[in-house]
Amino acid sequence: KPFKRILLTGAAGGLGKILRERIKPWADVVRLSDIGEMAPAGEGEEVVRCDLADKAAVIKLLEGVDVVLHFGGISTENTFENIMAANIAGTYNLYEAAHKNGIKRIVFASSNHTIGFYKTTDYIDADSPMRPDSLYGVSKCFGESLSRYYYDSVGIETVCLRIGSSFPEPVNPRMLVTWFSYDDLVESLRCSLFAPRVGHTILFGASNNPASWWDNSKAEHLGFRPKDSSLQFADKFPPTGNYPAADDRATLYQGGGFVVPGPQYQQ
Ligand code: NAI
Ligand code: 15L
Repeated sequence: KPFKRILLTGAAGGLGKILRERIKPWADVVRLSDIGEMAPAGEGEEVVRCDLADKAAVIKLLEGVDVVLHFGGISTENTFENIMAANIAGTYNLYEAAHKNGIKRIVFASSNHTIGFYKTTDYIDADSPMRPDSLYGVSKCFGESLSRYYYDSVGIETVCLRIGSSFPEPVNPRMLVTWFSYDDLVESLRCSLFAPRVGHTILFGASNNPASWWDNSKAEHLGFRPKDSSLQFADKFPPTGNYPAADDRATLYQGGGFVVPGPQYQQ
């Protein structure tokens, strides 16, 4: 197999559970880690409970690892304190550990919420300035900047995958644009891990949907071509003239409900 050992953080999460099965062909051993409970290790697996905020534990977690898929952390809006521990300190600990352990490539599960304050009428690319829509989005911007710093200073390569909405299928009209099928997610990871050189690349993670807000031309060297499309679900959300709707901020901005402060955070 191409790698001796891949580390997947966030292995107990929604995407982690899917990836656990799908990344097996790429490594002799898949090391699965999360703060939460995971199913026991099967053949070719190692299961390590670890809080990303615990620096010493994270340094140990990355021992003997070739490449990292960093999916662990808080995945929606939360208090600054919680986000600081899991996403800001956690991602810093991961990169320090990668450096100490000589790891050369990481895929960072970033998010469309790094750019959620662009309008749903905007079309942007990897060079468009970040416009986070939440403290969660700010923490993903931190991860992107941190990974840029570790590339420029010590040469650790990172693909920052700005995932749109990776779920079994779209559950609202916005997701007809942001949907990222599990198959396309896996293919984007395969391209990110096996492209000869990735340097520091920002890749928008969306399927080949009928409408798009994101231009991936600056990531062409990865060779990623999404195959699925939200078109197959278009019937579920027929056009009503309410998307975008002038009186609904969640439809005016790419980040959807994340731009609406308050307890009603939604996808
Ligand atoms: P999830 O919330 O289901 O999984 C995240 C996992 O990280 C959880 O199992 C959680 O226990 C773990 N975690 C949280 N704090 C931790 C800590 N301090 N130490 C160790 N582990 C910790 O989220 P999901 O949907 O699986 O997303 C995975 C990653 O992809 C996240 O980083 C998320 O921000 C990112 N992402 C996901 C999108 C999606 O559509 N599913 C969209 C954009 C980004
Ligand atoms: C994200 O960053 C979240 O992790 C995920 O739960 C969804 O809310 C997704 O963005 C989205 O924008 O649909």
